Amino acid sequence: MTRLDIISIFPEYFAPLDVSLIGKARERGILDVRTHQLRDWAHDVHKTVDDTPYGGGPGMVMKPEVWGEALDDVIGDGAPRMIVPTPSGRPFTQELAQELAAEPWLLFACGRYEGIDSRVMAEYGTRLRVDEVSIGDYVLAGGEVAVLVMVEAIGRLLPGVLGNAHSAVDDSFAPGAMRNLLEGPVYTKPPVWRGHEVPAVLLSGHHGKVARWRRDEALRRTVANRPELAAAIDPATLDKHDRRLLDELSFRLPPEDVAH
Ligand code: JFH
Repeated sequence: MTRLDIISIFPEYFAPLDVSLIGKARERGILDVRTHQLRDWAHDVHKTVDDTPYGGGPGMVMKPEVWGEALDDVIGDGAPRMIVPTPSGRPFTQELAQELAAEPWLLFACGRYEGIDSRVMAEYGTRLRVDEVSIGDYVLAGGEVAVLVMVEAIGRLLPGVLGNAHSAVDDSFAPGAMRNLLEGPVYTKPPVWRGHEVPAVLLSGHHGKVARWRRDEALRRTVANRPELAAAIDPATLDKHDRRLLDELSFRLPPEDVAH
């Protein structure tokens, strides 16, 4: 069973982990999620967790002593992998989600204000694997929502969390998961809805044509929405049909490597 500890001044943020995929995984004994109120480790009557930043500047910084006591108690004699959300961290990717899903114990430290005194990461980095992680290039008000995002992405990768019908290994077989391609559009019944028809090829039963059409749509979307991903496609992985489509989209492929 994977254990997840989450320390925050807003443990109520994690109520969604009681429902849906993660809630079911917990009921089924696949996941053990423990949330902790950081203020329980504060020393004063006001339960202070923040102070003014050294060197000046706006906002407040979370005090190291409170974090140290909380982390020592939660960690005990163990050695979880520690994840600290921050806008300046390494990117959270599907690859990192897969790596973290293989760990038996994860500890998430949620900062607020302008973040946590950096000596906390330095101290626990001498004892644990500590990663400062960013879920994207925008600034949240704290680490809680980033942890919800990461727990959902990691949780769906745990064995037994998804049913076999849509298992997470399917991710790597879908047309989009050829890593530099986005997913194309998806459809279900009815075949016509408010005058919008499902593309006829999907009703044709012709598996080869369906696969080709899905790849075309994946290429179109990638060029339109993520040109930097399209530019990273290895030209050697593209067939004649792909090249013709990209040409129609006026997409310039990087030059092929030429041996000499
Ligand atoms: C978090 C916050 C830092 C400082 C210029 C840009 C940022 C506000 C804890 C993660 C992602 C987060 C995130 C994670 C944890 C915390 C708010 C931090 C600054 C200087 C301002 C506090 C934000 N991917 N986005 N946001 N904050 N500024």
